Amino acid sequence: MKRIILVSNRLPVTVEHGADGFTVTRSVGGLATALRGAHAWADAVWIGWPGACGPLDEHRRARLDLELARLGTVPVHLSAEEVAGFYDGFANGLLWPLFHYITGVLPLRLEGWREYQEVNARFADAVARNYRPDDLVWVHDYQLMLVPGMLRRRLPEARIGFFLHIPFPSVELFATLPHREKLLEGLLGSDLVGFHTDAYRRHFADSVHRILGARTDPYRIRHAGRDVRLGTFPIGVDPAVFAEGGQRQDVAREVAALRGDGSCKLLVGIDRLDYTKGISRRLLAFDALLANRPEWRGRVRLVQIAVPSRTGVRAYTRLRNEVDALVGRINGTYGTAHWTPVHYINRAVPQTQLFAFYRAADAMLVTPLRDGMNLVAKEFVATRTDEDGVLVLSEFAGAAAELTEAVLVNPYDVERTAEAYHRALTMPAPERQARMRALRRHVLENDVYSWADSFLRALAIDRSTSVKPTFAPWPPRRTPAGGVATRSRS
Ligand code: GDG
Repeated sequence: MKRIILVSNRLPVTVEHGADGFTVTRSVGGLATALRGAHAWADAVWIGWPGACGPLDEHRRARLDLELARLGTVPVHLSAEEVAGFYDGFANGLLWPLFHYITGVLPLRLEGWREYQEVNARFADAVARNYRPDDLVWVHDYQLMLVPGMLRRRLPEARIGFFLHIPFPSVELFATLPHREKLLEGLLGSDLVGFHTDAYRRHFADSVHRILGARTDPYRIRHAGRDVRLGTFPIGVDPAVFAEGGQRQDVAREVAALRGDGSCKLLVGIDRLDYTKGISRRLLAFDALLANRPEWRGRVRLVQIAVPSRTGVRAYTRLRNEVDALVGRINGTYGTAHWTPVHYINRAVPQTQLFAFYRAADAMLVTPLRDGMNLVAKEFVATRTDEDGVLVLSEFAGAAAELTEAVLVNPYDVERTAEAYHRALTMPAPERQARMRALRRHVLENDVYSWADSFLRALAIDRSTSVKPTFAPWPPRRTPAGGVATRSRS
């Protein structure tokens, strides 16, 4: 079996400092969970940034690196200046909003390109140092788009794959980037480039064609005398973790406490506090529901968990203030001594509570303005072994290309989103169950292990083999009334 070198900005570890040194633990969630299977595969190694480790003398640095090696990881240590330029500046200040079509927060002065190139070069160095002939190299996400090209120059024979976890935007938007050629050429150092949806894959091929003038077809690009294959690989979750978690005794007690006597319905939102997640408009739609349908006052509440994120980027501070103000306004307008409409939790909650929220929700609100995939939607479905609960899902989440039995909404259309909440809250049990059963079938059949497996198999196979499409094209079919058409399965 081939050895795998995983490469991502963050290592799946948490380094904590104490008085007498540090402890290194594996972290859970997100990419860490997604790649756990691949990391356990053969003798994989994972290269990435272990997070800010503070000033370490040579001796302590060596001890830390040894601890990390024990977990099968290789650190790329970044200075505070590198993090500010590469991560906060270029990756999260420019690429993140642009790739999510949030042009309002784009900076006037583009910063961090030099650091982005330097840090990508350091990652490429670390891979080259650890590379052995016949390894599969799998690079992840928008922070490291130059790495495949840099590696290709040093290791012409290496088998290199790249997966983009966020959307690839339409060429009209991508073409505005001053660094567009360099970024595309970086990605084209890969043998295989993977995306969550067919639409992102098409957007990438269009951009390569229009910007570099390369010959492209839907699954292949001819560039610099090489073939680069493209594929659609929608990421999934580990359904067993959520099924078991949702059925635990302590979780059941928490669910009972959340639901109370059942007279007040429960809407739930769980997100990083990020402007792409649509939290402000989700709150406005809840406001509209209470304004337009007063019968819901005192009979429904929204629990919104918003995990602080990227606090070093200005747009995130502004968002925090906006959400604080909206929550305050809704609670001030409608709240009574006995009922608080919005329960807002601005911190991460333990996984037990996450399971309980998924399990207790009458409707789960996943309404991002744009999202590569959105794992929360799939985790919710995986947790609902009771085959109940409604998923309200944005058309602009990658997950909408697969989860067409959700109640699909345009999150920019606040009034109709409010109506979708009403529809979810009043949906008859047989319809709820039929939709949830169909959603569960899909989420259970397309889990995170099949995602990693299919990407690695496609990367390992012969370079001339094409990668088959996996799912129906976007947009999902809709009924004229704005409802959802159930996807027919052959
Ligand atoms: C990127 C793309 C794509 C959230 N709150 C808590 C908590 N979480 C966990 C969830 C979920 C994860 O965080 C969030 O994953 P998402 O997929 O929703 O979003 P991003 O972080 O933006 O991820 C995204 C993904 O990459 C994978 O390709 O789907 O589109 O943007 O797992 O459960 N976990 C705990 N407490 C919380 O309060 N324990």
